[in-house]
Amino acid sequence: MLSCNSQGSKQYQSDSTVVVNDSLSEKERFATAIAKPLISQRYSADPSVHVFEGKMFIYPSHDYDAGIPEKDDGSHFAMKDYYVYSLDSIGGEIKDYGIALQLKDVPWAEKQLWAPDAAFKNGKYYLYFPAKDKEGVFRIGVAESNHPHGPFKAHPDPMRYSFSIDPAVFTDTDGQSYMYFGGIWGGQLQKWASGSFDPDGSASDLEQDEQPALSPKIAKMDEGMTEFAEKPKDVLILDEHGQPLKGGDHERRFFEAAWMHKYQGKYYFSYSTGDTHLLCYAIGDNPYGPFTYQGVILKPVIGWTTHHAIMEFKGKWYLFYHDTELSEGKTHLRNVKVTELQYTPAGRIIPIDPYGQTVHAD
Ligand code: FUB
Repeated sequence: MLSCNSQGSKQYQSDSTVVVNDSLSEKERFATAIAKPLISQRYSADPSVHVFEGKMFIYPSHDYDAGIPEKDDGSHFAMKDYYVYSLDSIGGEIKDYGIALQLKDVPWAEKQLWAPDAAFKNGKYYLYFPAKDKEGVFRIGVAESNHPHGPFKAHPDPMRYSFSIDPAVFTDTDGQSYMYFGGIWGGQLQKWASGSFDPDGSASDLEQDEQPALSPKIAKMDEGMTEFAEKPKDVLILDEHGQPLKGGDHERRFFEAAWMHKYQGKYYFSYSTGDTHLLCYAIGDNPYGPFTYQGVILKPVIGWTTHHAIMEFKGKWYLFYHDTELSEGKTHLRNVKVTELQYTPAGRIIPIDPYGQTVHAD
């Protein structure tokens, strides 16, 4: 994650080209936002959403201002707890369950509780979360509860073989669960290129332009849902010629924020492109992929990061995402939003413009 504030002067060239209208201020762009913040009592970001007990449960990061100056490694995202929320219906009232887990109750973790996810199996709810350990290395932890809203009790150690950030747990229709994870730059994925952590490894993927891009990871979950059943494997994202996307392809390569959903029998792997601020997706025939790049889901939001969850509720599909409307554009103080997601009859996702002021070029 790198700081790079205003997107107003940038043009994003991709298959769904976005030309940001430079003449509008951030305030004017927020005024045309297609959705309002869902949670206004505190900042919230990185939504993961699942239907449990007939409701949509939202598991976001809890942003706050720790007074840490903005840095390329994302240390200003210094979150120290998680709150859980639910919605009975889209447009309904948000229910706030209070604190679900705090950093001080996670024995192995030192700082930066980043994007979490949750799962349900065998009568228990599991919260998965990344944090930096005492050596400054991102790992993924797990915490358990009898309720979807917690409170969650953290395991004393991070998950074996876990590293980097942004866990997303997908349970397939046959009941098998998988975790997708990883994030480059501040998320440290590039420091694991050799298979073990290299503290002196590159701070980004910028030396990778002509090579295959760094891959997000997948691991099957064991029956108990608290460990991997296998060592993590690469998730390959291919271009239209069947070749792996290259590191220099910043408009399409994986950066962070993995999510998986299944639509009409196909596996949709979606993610953020980070420094080009797009949410996009790739389709495959099984949870491991390979996945072939398809296009953009969400054009850039105001704020540096972009992160999401896609889920079905009562026959409609929704995209949960975040921007920075509540803080009037502060990168590290974000708020969750939701909008409907639509597909063409061929199963392509129709790209969404979060403000309705961008111009779609041919
Ligand atoms: O919230 C901290 C980090 O920012 C998340 O882990 C990333 O996905 C990005 O949204």
